[in-house]
Amino acid sequence: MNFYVMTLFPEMISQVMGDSIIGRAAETGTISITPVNIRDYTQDKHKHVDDYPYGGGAGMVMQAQPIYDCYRDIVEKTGPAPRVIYMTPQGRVFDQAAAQSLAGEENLIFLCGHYEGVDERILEEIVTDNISIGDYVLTGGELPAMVMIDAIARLVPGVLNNRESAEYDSFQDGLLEYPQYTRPEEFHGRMVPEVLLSGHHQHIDTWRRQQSLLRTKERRPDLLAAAEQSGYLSPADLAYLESLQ
Ligand code: 4FD
Repeated sequence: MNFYVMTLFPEMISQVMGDSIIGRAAETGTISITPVNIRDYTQDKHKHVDDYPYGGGAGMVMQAQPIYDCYRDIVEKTGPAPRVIYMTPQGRVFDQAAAQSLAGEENLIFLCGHYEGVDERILEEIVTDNISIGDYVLTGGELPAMVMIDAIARLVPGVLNNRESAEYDSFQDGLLEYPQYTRPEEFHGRMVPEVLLSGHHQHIDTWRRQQSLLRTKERRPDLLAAAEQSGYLSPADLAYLESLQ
């Protein structure tokens, strides 16, 4: 799977993605992450890529031409019409289901906005998905792009090894993960739950499932309601939740 990131700060992308598990997958060729510098496509003699907003007001607006030429150059490599994601507080909020849907694509293009935003006409012409990583404002779209690439890439077969497997993590079944413990058996007077030391795998599985349900009920009741609606919960799950009161 290939990720192209249209940005004014390409070194920010390569430096952050370079290390990490995702960077390792890029080295082995399972995925590729290609930052593309929008400024390389300016036709302005001073290499400007932004200008004052029509109608006045504070800040600068990124111009359509360099972004469009950058986009065309990427599409020449990918073939027809990959999805183009624009990270914006105005988008629908990114979640695990969105990550799963995007992980099925061969190529994805991310457009990172800055300043007061991007000329609306380029958004109309090339953007297929407006996505937000949460209800807050950042200085640029680069961090949201990298958050999304990390969440998507780890779902691509071969990116994670067995020990890192995404198969069983939080959200795969709409519930939060159960608590984990490692050595020692006692830390500051706190014991590892006895069932985990029992070697009784049936009991361990049941305890973990109940911990997931309890945690989701306490911390993210919205997710528990959604899991109930989607039929992710077994009769045993529902009986356990009922037993809580
Ligand atoms: N919540 C997000 C995305 C981008 C961003 C920007 C218009 C601001 C937060 C376009 C306004 C891009 C998010 C850059 N802040 N800042 O996903």
